[in-house]
Amino acid sequence: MPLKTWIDEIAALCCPKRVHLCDGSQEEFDAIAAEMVRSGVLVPLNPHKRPHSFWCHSHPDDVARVEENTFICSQKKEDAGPTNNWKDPLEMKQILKKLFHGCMKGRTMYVIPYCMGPLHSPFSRIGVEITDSPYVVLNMKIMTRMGKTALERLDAASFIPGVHSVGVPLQPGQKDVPWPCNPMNRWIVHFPEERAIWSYGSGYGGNALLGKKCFALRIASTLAHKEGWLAEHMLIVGITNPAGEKKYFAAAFPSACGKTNLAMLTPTLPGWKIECVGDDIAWMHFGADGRLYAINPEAGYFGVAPGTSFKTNPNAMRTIAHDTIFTNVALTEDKDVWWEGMEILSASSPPLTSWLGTPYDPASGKPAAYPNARFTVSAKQCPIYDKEAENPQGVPISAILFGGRRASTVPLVFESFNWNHGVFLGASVSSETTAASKGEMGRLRHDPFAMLPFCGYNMGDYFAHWLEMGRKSSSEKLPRIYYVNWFQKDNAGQFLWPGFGDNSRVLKWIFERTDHKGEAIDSPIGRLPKTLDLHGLQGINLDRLLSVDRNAWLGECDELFGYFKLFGDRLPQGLMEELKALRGRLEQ
Ligand code: SAT
Ligand code: MN
Repeated sequence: MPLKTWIDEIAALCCPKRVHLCDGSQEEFDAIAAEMVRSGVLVPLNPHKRPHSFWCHSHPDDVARVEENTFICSQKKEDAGPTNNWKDPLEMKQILKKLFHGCMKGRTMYVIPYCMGPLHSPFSRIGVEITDSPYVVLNMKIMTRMGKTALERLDAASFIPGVHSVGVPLQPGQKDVPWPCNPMNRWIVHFPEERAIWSYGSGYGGNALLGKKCFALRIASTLAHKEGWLAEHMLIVGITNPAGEKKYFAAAFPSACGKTNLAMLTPTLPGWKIECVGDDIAWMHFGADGRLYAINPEAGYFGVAPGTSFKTNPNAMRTIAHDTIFTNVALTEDKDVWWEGMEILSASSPPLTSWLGTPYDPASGKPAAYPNARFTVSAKQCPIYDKEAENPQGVPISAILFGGRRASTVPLVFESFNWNHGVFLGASVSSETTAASKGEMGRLRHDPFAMLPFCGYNMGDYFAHWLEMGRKSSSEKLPRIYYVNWFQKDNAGQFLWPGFGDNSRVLKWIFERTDHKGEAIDSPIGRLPKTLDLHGLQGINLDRLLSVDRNAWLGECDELFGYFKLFGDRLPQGLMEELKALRGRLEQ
């Protein structure tokens, strides 16, 4: 449908006060931000401390993705699969029609054309988001290539339409609230066959910035399945060894499990260098040479703030030194930001405003920043932004890492025997839940490929697609696949591995393995490092970090047999064979 017709149709449905077609200019950003400052939604930060930056806080119930309200409305229920919520598309459209009818009354309807991926990449795709949230406009400007340039590339036949409303129409004379949302009535809906997105009731992150999870993962994964490529929840890093040789790795971890930290890592190993291509999403296609190439569809980082510090991630701290939007962190007296893990507060520290916008009481036992508080910042501000990040062809991937948060059982690192075994490793990922999604924290759940909340079709078909991708190239050209776990704990609950910059020691072994160097020992679960470079690091129990507890792994197998049953006849035989082979090796 032509863009203009679609805009008119949505305006007629939602009845906004006015329509604003975004051009993506800095002037537009500044004007919208100034208006939000006037209305008290944004607080400008101290220009001497953090120039051109803003603080805001959300409604206390609108702080994370809402998975139970997220739907894949394919024609057939089986095509959404057992891991997605599903409703019949016609039924869902009736619900949406009622919800969206007049939902933008009294508000401006913004039309945001945006490009996912470098502007001139053949792999980039255009979306248009309609929203009644100025917060969304500012964030989309940072997170995507937004405005005129994207509009120029827009082809009426193929843009991905997304409609978003906070779900709070204003009656004449009614005063707005700082963070309008509708927590009792939230719907994040995808129509994969129509390639359309509808989102209602939330203004937060992945629920509202439709280019990110809704388009670049849920809709893009369905396109990738049809067209023979991969849309994945993965960071992309460049890694250079002391001899100046460079490789690229992609890594999938669930939300809030350290993707941004790994993507911007400062190696503790001398002579090694990391550069960042992306911290959340990778679109990967085979090149003519048979290698897998990745682009980052995003243009910014929507990263977790708590825990980020000059110790854990100095590059992130430098990235967010200016021109950043902070959501749900604490505010200091001199109008800068603060969060748990940034630096120690002393008894004499000046008082803070908590993420709720109220004076913070340290004795409350509650955090000053919400655990899923975020920064939104342009990727270009990252001091180690890789110069190849804008390469329209993408970067060649030598290794793929899967991982999650596991206090036990899963060793620090191991290598798959081959592509199919690697796909099995991706499918077998379980991780403890985090604050990135509404609901209980710290509960172990299956999160295959870190895609549980983001796969737009039947996860069984997704596993089969991954196996199929391995048949498109030869084993020496395919990336090698690894499983990592930075999060093992000892009996006292202390982490066994320091993580962060010291993860470079694991990356070094992977780098060398992809060069057919680096020694490994076969184990029933995969190939373990014979040793790691622990130079300069004391008190590491490497034997324990790399140990394989056969009984725990047999339990893991039982658990996986049960999980795989969920997928019925959509589970590819190849995965069941891998699971049986694992059990066989463990029982030997
Ligand atoms: O989906 S968000 O963009 O809000 C963050 C995440 O869960 O990765
Ligand atoms: Mn993510």
